[in-house]
Amino acid sequence: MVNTSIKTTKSEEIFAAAQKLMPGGVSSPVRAFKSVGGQPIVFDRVKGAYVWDVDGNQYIDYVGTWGPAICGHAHPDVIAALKEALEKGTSFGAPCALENVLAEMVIAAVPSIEMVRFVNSGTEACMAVLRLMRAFTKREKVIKFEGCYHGHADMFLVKAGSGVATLGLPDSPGVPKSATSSTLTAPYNDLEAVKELFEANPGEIAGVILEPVVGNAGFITPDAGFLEGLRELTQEHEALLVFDEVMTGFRIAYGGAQEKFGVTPDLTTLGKIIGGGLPVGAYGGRSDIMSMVAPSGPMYQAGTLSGNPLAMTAGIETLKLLQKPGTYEYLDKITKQLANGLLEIAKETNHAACGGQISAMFGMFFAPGSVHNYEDAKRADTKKFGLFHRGMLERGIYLAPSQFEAGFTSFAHTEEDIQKTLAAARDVMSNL
Ligand code: HOZ
Repeated sequence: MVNTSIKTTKSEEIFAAAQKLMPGGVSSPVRAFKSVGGQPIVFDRVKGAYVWDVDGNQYIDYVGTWGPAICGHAHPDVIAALKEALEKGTSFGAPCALENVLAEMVIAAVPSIEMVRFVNSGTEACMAVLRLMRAFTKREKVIKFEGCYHGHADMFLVKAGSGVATLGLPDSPGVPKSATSSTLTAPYNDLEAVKELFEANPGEIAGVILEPVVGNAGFITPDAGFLEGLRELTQEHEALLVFDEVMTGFRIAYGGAQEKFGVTPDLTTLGKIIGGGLPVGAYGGRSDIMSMVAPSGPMYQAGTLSGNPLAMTAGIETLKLLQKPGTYEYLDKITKQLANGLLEIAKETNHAACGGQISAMFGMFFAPGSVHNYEDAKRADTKKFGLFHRGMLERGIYLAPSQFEAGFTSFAHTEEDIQKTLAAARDVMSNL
């Protein structure tokens, strides 16, 4: 299937060439539109709430480079600071004062973080935090939740979300059994299942890692008491609680899900927004645990480009912008209009749908009732989502090309953008 109502000739040419050069024509699987059908559009430039493809078509963007672009793409303050930083060099491989600035901002914002280590991606942050959980507790087993995605490291490719869910791959060839034999899984929002795992593995579980609000199996919120229950269970079993806030950090509140829900984990992973659109990740938490990390302690983890001045600069400027009064109120207002509007339109046009939003993160499943975990999410009508996605794209709205990914807004989105999006959704859903 090719786009029908917009001209995408150049995109098609470039993507055809890309498929001979790179696996699937992409540098990351979800970009390939495999689950929604049709071909991906090839981007030429991005600015504010908009992206332009190589054929000159403009779209309102709700992917935001998969999360980082909460200030809108290429914000002038971020670009200006980056230009200045660029003149001083792209990478130092040595201590840089900007690391202190971003570290102080992160520590001041995120309740659990007393010390932080910068890395280059969310995957790296989660790999390192798992090693740290094991080093600190001297235990090997870890509990993760079905549909949660913590990057593509071997140990986490078990019932994972994101591209793994999108492509229907339960796990991946190439991952040795030994790498995942200590990864235990439970359904999200199921405290009883977690309790049973702790009881069946006494003194062996290093901790529990989760997306406190799931964004990689679609948008799924924690039931009342779930996060609090995990906090109690982990304390009771002397295990660590880790929030993977790569998506939710600085997005659903300045201090992330832990600020929003008032539950403080022992360790936290971050990425996306704290790099302002440049490659970054971070993990942090209690100083007694973080002191285990080399060279303070024996747990080894390193990186040539970690803490590089460009990523630090973009992160600092992004967080400064987010500190402006009214930012999160505005993000909540427009995202609520969008999420509620989509659900109302679905109802009026007789499509079973459910979903919601927290601040600048949202989602909608073509499924009846409500979604509390990955099993529920899998009942969503992905074929219908594919048609919806294509219809929206043809009307200038760029959504994540998978039912199993959350959507993101930015403070560059205007109420007019939201109304245009809803008008397009009404048109598409009326004809589905
Ligand atoms: N965590 C992001 C989406 N779930 C990454 C995007 C990607 O896999 O390319």
